[in-house]
Formats: sequence, C-alpha cells, structure tokens
Amino acid sequence: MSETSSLSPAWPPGLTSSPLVGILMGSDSDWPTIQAAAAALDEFGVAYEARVMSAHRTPDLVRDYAATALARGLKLILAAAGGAAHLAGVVASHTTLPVIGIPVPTELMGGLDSLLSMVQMPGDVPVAVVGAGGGGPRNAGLLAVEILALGDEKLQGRLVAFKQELAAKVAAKDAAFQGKLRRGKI
Ligand code: RP5
Repeated sequence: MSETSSLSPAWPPGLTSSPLVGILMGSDSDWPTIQAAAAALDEFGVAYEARVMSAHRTPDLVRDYAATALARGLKLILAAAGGAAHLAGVVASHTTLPVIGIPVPTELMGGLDSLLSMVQMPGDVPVAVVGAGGGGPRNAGLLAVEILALGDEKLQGRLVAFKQELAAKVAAKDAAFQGKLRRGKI
C-alpha cells in the first residue's frame, strides 16, 4: 500500500525551503499543543518545516520522509502524536538523525498513554521524549536548538543569553517576593 502524498508540498508562509528541523505530527489536531516547539525554534531563528503524517494512516510516507531526511539537510526531527503514539519510534527506525518525541495529551489518560508509547522504545532505537503538555513541547524546541548549537557558535551565544535572561527573571521574582515578605504582604 502506498500513499499519494508528496514529500515536497508548497512551503507554507513563514516556514523555509531549507529547514534544519522537521516537525512531524500525527494529526493536524496536534498542532495547537505542539506549536510551542515551533515557536521556540522561531525564537532562535532556526529554520524548520512542519508536516502532518501518521505512523498508522500514512506509514509509507513516514518511512520515505524519515529515510530521506538526512539527505535533504535536516539535522533532527521532532515527532508529536497522541494515544498509540508510534510516530517518533517509527521515524527513529528509518533514520540516523536524532528524534525527539512530543507526547500529545489525550482525553483518556491525559497523555500518559502517549508518553509511555514514545518513551518505552526497545534498545538500539533511541527516542528522546519530553513531557506531555506543560513545558514539554517548548522544551522539545529548545532541546533541538541546544543540539544544533553544538556546531553553531552564534546559536550557542544566543543560548547563553537566554540562560542569563532566565536567571535575571528569577532574581527579579525573588527580589519582589522578599519585598512582600518584609512588608508582611504574604
Ligand atoms: C494520533 O491520534 C494523532 O497524533 C492525534 O494525537 C490523535 C488523534 O488524531 P485525529 O483523530 O485528531 O486525527 O495519531
């Protein structure tokens, strides 16, 4: 069985024709949950493409995408799915690129099903998995940036600045908190 979907559809606006990261999702219904991953990549100026494809509904497309990703210039793949979330594992089985799984929260189990489907890979086929919901999708994007920054000094510099901003925000919160404590406002 083979699907007719092309590997090279017209590039949607805002994305790029020379992406470093492939963001895959099992369904378009996953996008609202995982767009924080794309936003993190945008924040650091990392080019990506985002595609809907399913390990179960379009298995041939997933295989072809994963098997040709390295040759197309991708450096890593983020794969989001919910429930019987096999997308990241199937992608990992067809590529030597690092794969980061993003478990999508579900009605049935809040995403624990998705998380376990992704994280319990057999030995020899690694998939890095972030949390289901919460900061998980954003962390997937940031982890991708960190991996790419290993070979990119400019990106590494931006990450250092990002860490400094985080620390400054926490310091400001602590200062405000100490002030409230002193004034008996807490
Ligand atoms: C998974 O099934 C998808 O990743 C999605 O999280 C879930 C539901 O898909 P739809 O029924 O919304 O297409 O494969």
